[in-house]
Amino acid sequence: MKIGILGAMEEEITPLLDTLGEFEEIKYANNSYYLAHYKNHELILAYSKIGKVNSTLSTAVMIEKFKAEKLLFTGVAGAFNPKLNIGDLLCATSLVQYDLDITAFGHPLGFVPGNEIFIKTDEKLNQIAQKVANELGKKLEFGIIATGDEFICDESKKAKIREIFQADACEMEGASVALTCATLNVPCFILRAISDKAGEKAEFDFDEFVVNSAKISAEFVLKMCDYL
Ligand code: 4EH
Repeated sequence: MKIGILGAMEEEITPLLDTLGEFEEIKYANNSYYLAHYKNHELILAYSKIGKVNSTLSTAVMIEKFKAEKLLFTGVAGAFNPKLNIGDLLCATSLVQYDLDITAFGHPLGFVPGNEIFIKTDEKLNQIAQKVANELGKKLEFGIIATGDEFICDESKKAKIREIFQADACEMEGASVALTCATLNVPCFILRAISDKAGEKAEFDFDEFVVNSAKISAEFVLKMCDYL
């Protein structure tokens, strides 16, 4: 099967390229896409660069140009839910663009006509993730991710987004990846390991833990491929 594995930052994808060892680099649309073999699968790997626009573009390229049949996102996130600690894995069951705002016209935050507020990921992939977690003896949480084009490091912003959407974590790419996949009918899986808690001084925790948390998530998505 052709499986797309996408991250946003280099740190989120290099652990996989290091593990795979051999790959072909294809430059396209001002980015690099890496083709590799894993078990019986053809993998397409890339880091999109940060934010919703970049992640939308890379997702569309993986599907339309490289014919990815499933899309697995791996990366890190800021925790909103106090039960999530640094290094913990969170699988998004649904995601929302918290910064999509036409509330001036009476619409709820995160809503635009023609779309739903919450974008669901693929249930079968999420079930496989639970199975992988059981077999590895790892804890895997499921929940809501809020996506927007801002690094959240502010207690009041964090509280507001959590309150409105009951979000468990925040990041900057997931909802746009999930929306692109849903629109193009490709099953989508979004996994994040916690790198910080999105509050005061979160940027320091992020810098300290991004590499390790990114590896935890990357290892898990590669293991998922064993079950696809
Ligand atoms: O891709 C961006 C990265 C931060 S910006 C979103 N990623 C990490 C997830 C994330 C996140 N997003 C919003 C982890 N913690 C988050 C948070 N808020 N608190 C970045 C980081 N380092 C260098 C350049 N840009």
